Amino acid sequence: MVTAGIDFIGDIHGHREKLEALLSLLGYSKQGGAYCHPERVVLFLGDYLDRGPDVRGAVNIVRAMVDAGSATALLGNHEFNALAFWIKRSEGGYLREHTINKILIHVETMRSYQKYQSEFREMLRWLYTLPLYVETDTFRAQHACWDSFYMEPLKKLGVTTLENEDRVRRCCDKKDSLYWPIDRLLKGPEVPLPEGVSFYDSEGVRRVRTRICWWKNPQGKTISELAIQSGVDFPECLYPLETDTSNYYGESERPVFFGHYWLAGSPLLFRENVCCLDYSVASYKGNGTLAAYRFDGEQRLDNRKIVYV
Ligand SMILES: [Mn+2]
Repeated sequence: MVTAGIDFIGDIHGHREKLEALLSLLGYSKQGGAYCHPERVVLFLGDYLDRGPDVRGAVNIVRAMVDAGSATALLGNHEFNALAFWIKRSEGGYLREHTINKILIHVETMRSYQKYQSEFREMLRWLYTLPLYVETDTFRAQHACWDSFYMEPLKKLGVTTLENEDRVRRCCDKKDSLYWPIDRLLKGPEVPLPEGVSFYDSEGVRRVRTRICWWKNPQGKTISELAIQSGVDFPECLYPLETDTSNYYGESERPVFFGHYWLAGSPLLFRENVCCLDYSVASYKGNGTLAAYRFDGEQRLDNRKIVYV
């Protein structure tokens, strides 16, 4: 893959219309069923499934581009969850429990594939082939978090995809060496909130932990300063130092691109080397956007290269 001329695109979540609008805006056009650009390729940052009105349509655009060589599609936590949702445990039940909350998250995907059930099973098999991350001399990209401590074992073991059912089982077992590296890569670090503090996320699920910024030095910072949960204001409280976040992403590292964080407002860089492109296209408030960064190899990113619809 070329290391310049890459358009990174954030979480799509079944919003096929926005995806097509963004691709057109970026100068991609349909050739032989797949969106292509004469000089550029797309790197999708994961989360194609769930929430939006046309999951199957969005997935098929992404797949066609991957097949045509005009895109790379990373695996997101929603793709991981979809696999775990359908894999049975040997002792009964499924790897991802079929609780009301988890069924509701997956329901738009099932609705979209209701009349295409063999295609759905085939799509699930495709998810095993999606890369978990891309690292080149000029950038890194993954769905949620780059943590070099957890990337080391993955690289050593040559784990680049979920590969098969057995590997997903391992990733769901907290005692397995793959559990934390994959959890960190696809979901990022979270810390417990102090006793008595909780919030409801956009899907109505009560949370007692918060996602935190992994590109900030946590030393001496409070949870309020490190938390990254759109629309939630935490009371000032001390940072729980027993949590492992010492491996934050430094300012001199190569640019890193990711999605996952369900941000609000106009897309902006977090830092010259930190670019999150998930601007909540599937927000129930209807004000989310689908965002892209037009990367040409520069080591200091520029807000003017962000495009969104
Ligand atoms: Mn997402």
